[in-house]
Amino acid sequence: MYDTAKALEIAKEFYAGYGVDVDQAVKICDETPVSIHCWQGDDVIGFEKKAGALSGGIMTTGNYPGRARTPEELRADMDEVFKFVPGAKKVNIHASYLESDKAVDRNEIEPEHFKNWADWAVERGMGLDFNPTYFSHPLAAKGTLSAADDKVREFWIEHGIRCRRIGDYFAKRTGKTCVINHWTPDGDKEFPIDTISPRLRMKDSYDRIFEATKDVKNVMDGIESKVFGIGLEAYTVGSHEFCMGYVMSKKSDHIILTLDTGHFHPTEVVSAKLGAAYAFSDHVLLHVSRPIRWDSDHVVAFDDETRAIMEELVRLGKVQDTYIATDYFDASINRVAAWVIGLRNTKKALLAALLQPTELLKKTEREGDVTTRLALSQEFKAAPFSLVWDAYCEKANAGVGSAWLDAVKDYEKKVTSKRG
Ligand code: RNT
Ligand code: ZN
Repeated sequence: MYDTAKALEIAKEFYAGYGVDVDQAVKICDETPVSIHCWQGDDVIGFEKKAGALSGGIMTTGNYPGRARTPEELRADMDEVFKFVPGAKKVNIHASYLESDKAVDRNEIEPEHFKNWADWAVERGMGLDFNPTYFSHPLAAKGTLSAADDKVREFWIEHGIRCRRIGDYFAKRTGKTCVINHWTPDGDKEFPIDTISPRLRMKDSYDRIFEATKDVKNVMDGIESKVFGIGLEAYTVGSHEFCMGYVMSKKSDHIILTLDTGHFHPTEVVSAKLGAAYAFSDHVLLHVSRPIRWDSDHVVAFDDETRAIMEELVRLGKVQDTYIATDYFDASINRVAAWVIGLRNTKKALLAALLQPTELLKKTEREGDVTTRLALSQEFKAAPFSLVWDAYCEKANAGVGSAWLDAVKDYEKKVTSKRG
């Protein structure tokens, strides 16, 4: 360990030279909540009594020991993660993480099945976000909200309706907005002849879910697109154009676009989409992940794209309007560590972006000084943001540098390695 306070002073001197207010950057970073996905801890399995295998074109790989097998274990693991993630946090759970003694199907879920989650979040002063689980279910094999079979489609519409009511319950219990993400795996392995009917059915399904729950308050609804899923390579009903079109045509104050960093063609990046989405919408739900060759859901890295996304949010003035949520699952390494690494990278990328001389960069651009724009943005790639990050973590008691790793390894020795 080194003297983080002394280092912070030096960093402040550096940033002052460019007119960057370090305290203000740290404050915004601290107050910006990141919604922590629960599904990293148990490989997206959930707690349904009749749990089906993970399906819908997503896949967890790896078999590192110590997976959380019960809600209690999952919550204990998340409590361990929270220690090393500085600043405001929310918890993001899926409908498949319900708790009940008997089997409850997706079209039967009630707020009471999520009471333990709500109690736990309230105790910690945290908000809760939610996701309908339109996958890993026998009735999801031939589409969900776009299914041609009316009975199947009704089943999933009912699921969506119930999820919005649970969102309403979470908002009431926590006093914080509940952000719901709707992602459907619907698609085809081969090229369909009729590409529009499934989309018209999906549009109708969303319309009916929202119409039936008009009274729900303090819930935001992200509609998440995807380029393709495994086994569904040729056609995706909820493509980017479909989701973008749906969201923008609704002109609603709660239906927003979700942009998952892993859901686009390999040369497309979410950082380039934010400005376009914000030209038409007041909010965006961001799923931070890391794709390698496909939507592989690797642990979020402190990489160029994650940094570019955060820089874009700062430059657009949209940090507060963007719901930032992590979404990845890696079962090949210590799962608690996977959580901590990805969450710290997400927050660190945000802080690094807030520490850029944004006003100065904008000014040089306005004045047409593109040389300075390039020179400055390159210089700032190696600016001493890590000194500010360390001092922030120290102050938040979230562990400086890799100090958290010893604690997580200790937790592994004492807790997760003892799981069968
Ligand atoms: C899948 C989507 C979706 C899921 C979670 C579990 O490709 O990204 O958001 O990862 O809902
Ligand atoms: Zn996602």
